[in-house]
Amino acid sequence: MKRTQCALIIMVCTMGLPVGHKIFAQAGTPVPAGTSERRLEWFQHDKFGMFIHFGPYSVLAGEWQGHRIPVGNEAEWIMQRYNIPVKEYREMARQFNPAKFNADDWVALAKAAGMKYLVITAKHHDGFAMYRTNVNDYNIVDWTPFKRDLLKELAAACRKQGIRFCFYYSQREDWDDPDGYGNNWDYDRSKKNFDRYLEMKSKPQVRELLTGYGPVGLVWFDRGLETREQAEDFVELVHGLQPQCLINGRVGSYGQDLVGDYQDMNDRGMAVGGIEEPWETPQILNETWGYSKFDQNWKPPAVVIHLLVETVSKGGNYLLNVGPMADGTMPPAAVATLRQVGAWMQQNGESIYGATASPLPEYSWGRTTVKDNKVYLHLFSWPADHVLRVSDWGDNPVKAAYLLSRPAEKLATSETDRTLLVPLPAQAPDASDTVVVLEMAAPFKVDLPIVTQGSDSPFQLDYMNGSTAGKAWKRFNRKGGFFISKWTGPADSVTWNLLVSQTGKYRVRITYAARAEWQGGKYMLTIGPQSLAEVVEQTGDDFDYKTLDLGTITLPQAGPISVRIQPAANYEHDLMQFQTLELSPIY
Ligand code: JFZ
Repeated sequence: MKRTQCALIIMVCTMGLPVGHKIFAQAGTPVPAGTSERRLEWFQHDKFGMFIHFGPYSVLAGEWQGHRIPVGNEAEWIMQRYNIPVKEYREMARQFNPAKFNADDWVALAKAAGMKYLVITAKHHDGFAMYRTNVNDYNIVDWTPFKRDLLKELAAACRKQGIRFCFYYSQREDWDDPDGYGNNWDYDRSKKNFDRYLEMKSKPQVRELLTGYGPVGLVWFDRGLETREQAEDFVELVHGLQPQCLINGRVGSYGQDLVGDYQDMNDRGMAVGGIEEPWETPQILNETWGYSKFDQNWKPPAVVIHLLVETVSKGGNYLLNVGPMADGTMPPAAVATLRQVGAWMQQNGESIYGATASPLPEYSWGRTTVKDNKVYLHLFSWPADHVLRVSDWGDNPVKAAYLLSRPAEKLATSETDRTLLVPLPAQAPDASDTVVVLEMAAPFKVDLPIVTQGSDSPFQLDYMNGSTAGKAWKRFNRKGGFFISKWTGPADSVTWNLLVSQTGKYRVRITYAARAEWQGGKYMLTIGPQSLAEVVEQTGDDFDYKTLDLGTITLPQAGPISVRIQPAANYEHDLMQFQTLELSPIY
């Protein structure tokens, strides 16, 4: 499709844009109450939480009538995996009696690990409530000899010890309820009334949890819902009862754009490159969320520390799961690891809490986090010659350098060929992760990555090699993968810095998704001194990506040019869900 090129608008890309975590609001400007940004403030500071999967499946501990859940599979799915009839599972649940449960001990362990929030399964897929619900008697108080409201005790212990109380709720999947999703071995799927399930169990229980257990930091929904409207009903329900309560991304279906306050990675997932939307990765200490007596694949403390640091270095939160045993105590191996992680956090928490995504690349020796005017270098491995090399350092003068554990002993840094050199002691003080602090003389800035091309290959421009500005965000979605959106006006943009080797004609193709209501949105595509005025075409629903041919342009000379995409006007909606822009040489 040939497009006439519009009047040339010269756009100059400012090199060395400060790149890093999106700042919701400049320091000092109050963030309005009742907004995601305000709700997210504690979440984006605290970074590290404890996930707890506990229920009748903990009694089975990965085994049912001689059948064993293979290690690497989820023990809390045992009812579904072996199609255990509701009647038999309920009978088993009668014996659930965590007599050694002590809420203060669980919360103290989370605290000792350096965790700041705690998410407990209030109702998992098996439909059993870990609190005193009025919806039915299938709950830990009315159904078992335990007779105590475990969530009530846990919420009180959290408040007492300064840990934020949160709960997990499986709002769609329910293998006990005839109208819940997922049990097609006891119930005829064609006869299910899912709306009834939502109105008679799911929403009433969420309401009970948000009115009977004090302030809730976040509700961790799971496995989405069928429609955006259903998800928005839950958001309205939660924020109507507790406006400051966060909602995770799994309230909505995975194929829809985010409805909650922050995005979840896939389980155990890790962002590739930095994501600018608030996000969290739920991870496990071994291979299962619910306890399994067969799964002893416990992660060593160093692995947990590295995952935590990597997550924070990319702007995310790390929600780490423990599956208590049926008696209410934590597996000793999990306790040992968490206590060692806590010892590291005691010494190095400054480099985690309140830190933001680092604009520096991933290094072979470790990762980096950033907070205020400090850059924290996390050394997972120690250089043999005791000299740390930080490449791609750019023009960033260092005011002071020292080990976080030895602030009085200053390190004399130097720079050569855009690489910062930091002399180190002969031995690593902490074999897992020794943190070097760099106090910067000015706000840290990093040049845009240079996108180069092979002799005859196209430029592939995406979220990894571009830099956003304004409200444009690098985001993730289970269906859509990594993409850019949240842009609604000319101040929101994505820019790439190209080094052209191949002069001549190029075919321009853009890949994006756009809902019907976004059709007609105008945007500017600026390539060097040339600017194309383009119009968004609908492609279907969220993340129904299409590649559109925008015609051809000529790059008359070799050398650096910048490319930018930005809305051409202000809109009440997103411009598009952008995936890639390709400039292909035409011969
Ligand atoms: C869900 C649950 O089914 C599981 O039992 C556990 O509670 C976990 C935290 O969440 O499992 C998932 C959900 C999403 C993904 C994988 C497992 N995912 O996005 O890859």
